[in-house]
Amino acid sequence: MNRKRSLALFQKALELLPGGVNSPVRAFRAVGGDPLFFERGAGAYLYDVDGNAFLDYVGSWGPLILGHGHPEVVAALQKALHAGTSFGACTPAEVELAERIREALPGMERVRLTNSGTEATMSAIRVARAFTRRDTIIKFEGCYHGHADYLLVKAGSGVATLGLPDSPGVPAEFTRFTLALPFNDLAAVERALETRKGEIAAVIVEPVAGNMGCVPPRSDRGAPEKGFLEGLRELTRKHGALLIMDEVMTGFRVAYGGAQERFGVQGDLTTLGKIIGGGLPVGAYGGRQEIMSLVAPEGPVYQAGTLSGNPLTVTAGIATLRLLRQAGIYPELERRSTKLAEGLRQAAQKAGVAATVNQVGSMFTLFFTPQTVTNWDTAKTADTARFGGFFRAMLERGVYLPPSQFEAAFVSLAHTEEDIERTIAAAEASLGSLDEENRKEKRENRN
Ligand code: KE4
Repeated sequence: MNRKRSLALFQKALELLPGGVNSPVRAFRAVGGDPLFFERGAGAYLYDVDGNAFLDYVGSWGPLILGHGHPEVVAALQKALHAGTSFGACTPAEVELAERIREALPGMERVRLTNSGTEATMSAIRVARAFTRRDTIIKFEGCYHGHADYLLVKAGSGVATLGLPDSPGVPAEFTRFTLALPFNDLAAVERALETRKGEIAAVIVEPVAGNMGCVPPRSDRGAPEKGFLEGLRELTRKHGALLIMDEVMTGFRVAYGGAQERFGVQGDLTTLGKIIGGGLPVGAYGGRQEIMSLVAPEGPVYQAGTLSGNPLTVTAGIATLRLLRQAGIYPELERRSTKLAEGLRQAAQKAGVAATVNQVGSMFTLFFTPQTVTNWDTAKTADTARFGGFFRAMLERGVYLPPSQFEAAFVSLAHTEEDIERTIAAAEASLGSLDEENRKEKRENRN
């Protein structure tokens, strides 16, 4: 594949941007090779600067559930553009977007728009601490809620030890009120709430984890013990802590009403991002009126943003939600995604490659491990070198997966049956070649 212009651009980018990128995962360091530079997206496809076309399963990390350049979103944006890009003042569109969000997620009685998911989670945690007058929060290992200092906490700190920073530049004191527990482990949450009775302000969770790869919450269907989300709801209520559902990725992704609709468990606060901006910078947080009434200027909890609710983002968000609200959208997304996930499982089986595929709605991950992946510890058993080989083999065949084993991939409404079949065929060939590579390595090691 000709990558000349991408390579030249990356060399120049390395002289201007840390690691040559504006967000770490884009640098392809987790999969090897240099990143591609894209210049155009259309439907399910991305086109790089060397004229190569790729079936896109990143979708800008979630926002592009309709595919690239949906005509109705583009038309709405063109109209808004001529009216003005930003006023830093009230506009009718931001009221409409908030109304559409509340209609989809009724727990969000009041909504505040921000410019990123990070701002949304930071603000939701601040409000939760103010509302409960408590400081400590619980998050889960392998879950990511943006890069606020106190959320960059080392996995496995657990209830015994205080949170330890997972990045230089974060003072130890900043993470001492953050506990990181194993995802899907209700007993650990119960222990933490009991041990730190009256101290826990909130539990923040990705209701379907996407940032360790796709990992569903343990459901209570048929199981003796409670489902993970149901258990969190019960335990937080019992201990006076707020439950923050971080639906930046799952909101309007796994159902129109997000994971809270899909699993029937409602948080006290919800954070959103990605899809509600239709591909433009966005975040949102919201919840019960009694909690959100604390947010300035109605209440004393300060939070602000120059471009919060800006007309372009809001216009793209409204156009996207309007289309997603049409009947039949999610069942069709689910059908195509299930067909892809099943096809990947069969391709791995056929190639004799140890792999497991997790899928919830139109997000999925193929983990290179024989284990069932239910949390960060089991996700980490995946063979990341093998994932890198698979990623590169799929890229050569015109399929662009997320450049990391620990990210979720996304199917959009623009991915057709043919695209899905083409992806499965590319996976069969790629997994087969991986296995051939493996056998060759083994022969070479033996000689
Ligand atoms: P942003 O600040 O990147 O808009 O959102 C942070 C965030 C918060 N909560 C969840 C559940 C998220 O998934 C994210 C961001 N997701 C990553 C993808 N794994 C963004 C991609 C990137 O960092 O480049």
